[in-house]
Amino acid sequence: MKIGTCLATFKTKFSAVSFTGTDIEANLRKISSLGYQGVDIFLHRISPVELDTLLELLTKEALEVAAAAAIWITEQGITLSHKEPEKRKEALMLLNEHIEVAAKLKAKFPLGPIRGNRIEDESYRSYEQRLAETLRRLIDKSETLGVTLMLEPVNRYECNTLNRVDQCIDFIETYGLKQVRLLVDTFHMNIEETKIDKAILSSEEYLAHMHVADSNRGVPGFGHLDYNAILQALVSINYSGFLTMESQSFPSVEVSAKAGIDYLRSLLIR
Ligand code: LER
Ligand code: MN
Repeated sequence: MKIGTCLATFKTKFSAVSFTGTDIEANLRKISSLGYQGVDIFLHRISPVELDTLLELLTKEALEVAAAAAIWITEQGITLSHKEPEKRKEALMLLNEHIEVAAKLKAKFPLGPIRGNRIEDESYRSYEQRLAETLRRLIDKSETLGVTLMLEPVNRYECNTLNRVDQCIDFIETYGLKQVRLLVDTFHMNIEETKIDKAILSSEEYLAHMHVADSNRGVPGFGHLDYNAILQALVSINYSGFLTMESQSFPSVEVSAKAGIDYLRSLLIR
């Protein structure tokens, strides 16, 4: 397993990204110097020139991009299941553009809150049908470019649908979206799953990426989650992908970024 952290290329409202701000070069140098092997990047609407520069910096720091999130789209209320067809069309257009960026970064593409909420009093079925219809169009593009789409179970306080691993797998299989994989996040699982390690085992067939944080969304080791059990479950399903720290930085970015990687490493070498 490889260890990553989160970097945003703009000032995002999302608090669980440790490295933010416009000095991308300094942030990547810092991340690499701490021993991280890669990043999840939370991108703004990046230009081809900016993308080339980013690719150069990533190569220079020998950092992989595990996932490239289009959070700037979500922050504008544009979602894949918006009730207005025009808004869904806009989401598709923007996401197709973003999938091209993810392809150049050799990154996977997370579908967290960007999938949108079920409208109050609307049946799950009508929400899922709308989401599945948009996803099928996104799959066409992503398959052409070899980009892995990943559904992320997110806790009920952030998304009112698809909160658990089993619900996401049911959705994928019911609507024949088997190209879609899973990104599971320990912070959300701590709120929604009965047993985190059991949920990880049940995700085996679809698991493509992991977000790791502790119960208080600090870095692993700062809360009460059983990381021995979590890592044991991942080892038992031969997971060899990234463990990306998507966590809030306290007491500081430097202290938590170092503590988190040292903690995970200490468990992984056992
Ligand atoms: C949101 O809480 C989250 O976990 C992110 O990974 C969203 O994409
Ligand atoms: Mn996450």
